[in-house]
Amino acid sequence: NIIMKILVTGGSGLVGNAIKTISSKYNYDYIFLSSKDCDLTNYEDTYICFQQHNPDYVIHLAAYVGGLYKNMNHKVDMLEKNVQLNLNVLKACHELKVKKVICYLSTCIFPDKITYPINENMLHNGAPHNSNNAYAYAKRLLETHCRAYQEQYNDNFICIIPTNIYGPNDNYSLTDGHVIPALINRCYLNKKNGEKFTVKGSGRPLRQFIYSEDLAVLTMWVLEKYNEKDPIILSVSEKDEVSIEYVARQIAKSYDYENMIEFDTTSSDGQYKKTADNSKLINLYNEYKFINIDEGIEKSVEWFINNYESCRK
Ligand code: NAP
Ligand code: GFB
Repeated sequence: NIIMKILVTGGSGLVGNAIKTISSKYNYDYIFLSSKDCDLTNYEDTYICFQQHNPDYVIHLAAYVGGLYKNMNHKVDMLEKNVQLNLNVLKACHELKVKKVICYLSTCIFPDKITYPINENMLHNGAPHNSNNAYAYAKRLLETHCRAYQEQYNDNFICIIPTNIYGPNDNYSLTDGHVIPALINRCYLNKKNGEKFTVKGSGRPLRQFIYSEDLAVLTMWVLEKYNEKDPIILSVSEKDEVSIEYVARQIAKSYDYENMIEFDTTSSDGQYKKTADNSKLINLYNEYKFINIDEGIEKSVEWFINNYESCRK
């Protein structure tokens, strides 16, 4: 019997590596692309690369990604690079008749002024939070673009909406990284230099964090079992929502450095919360057990320390 081929864009990133880690459990041929294989902001390169591999399925992870502060300071790149690479990938997938394409949105692109918990139908019901509106509109355009291909050509291009993701192989940059990887790197350095462990903002904002390998398993479930056209939120439950302070303290505990924590309230908190409703997922895939945040942070800190020299920071 034929083995189907999955092409993963953004295969060298946080989620791409998580899919690589679980890939042996699923019987497919995989191609994991990084920007060295082809620059997806260039259509010709993208078409040639996709034509050469001729995949049955595409898991489209590639994006110009960053935490709150990268989003606030690099809005032009966030908009231009993401619009360019998303447009190129969908166009190439259509031209090459890819059977199913999974695209990634984010719970941070939902409207800022909204009722909670947020569900999949609220995506376009208002402006996103200003801190990352450039990225948010690029991602909302991706969702609109997928639906256009569904309506005009009946293409099976769908979107999933992950909440904040963390885990091994993240981008640990102190300035551009998301909160968990940035604080894992920061606490390591602060402890090494005997400095206070400085957490940006008040620590009050609330987030739902999903471990990258949980998202990888759910991505394969969406590929094989989710056959609807509408987006689906992939997140831990509302009850698993934690404060930034909680996460910072857990990270400090992993380094046995909790007594040195301090909060720099001159830095922006960003969105206070973006509580997502995962009931659509739970109704369809109800026995899924997510990795607990404390365990996930432990594993992420351990991976960072063991891969300090080679990791992205
Ligand atoms: P990541 O770790 O930053 O990895 C980004 C990937 O995209 C890398 O493999 C990178 O390749 C590739 N890439 C970037 N620009 C490219 C270009 N011009 N051409 C080709 N490849 C390019 O991202 P992630 O955290 O895994 O995120 C995966 C997806 O989930 C993204 O669509 C993101 O928007 C979404 N998401 C992420 C989060 C989160 O908290 N991380 C939350 C919600 C949604 P190189 O390694 O060569 O740079
Ligand atoms: O992961 P993060 O940057 O993204 O989290 P968002 C920001 C929250 O963590 C804010 C606090 O409340 C920050 O005050 N924080 C504390 C820190 N210390 C740090 C630090 O050293 N670095 C960072 N980054 N935060 C993002 C969106 O929003 O959500 C992106 O801007 C992306 O587009 C991501 O989609 C999933 O959750 O605030």
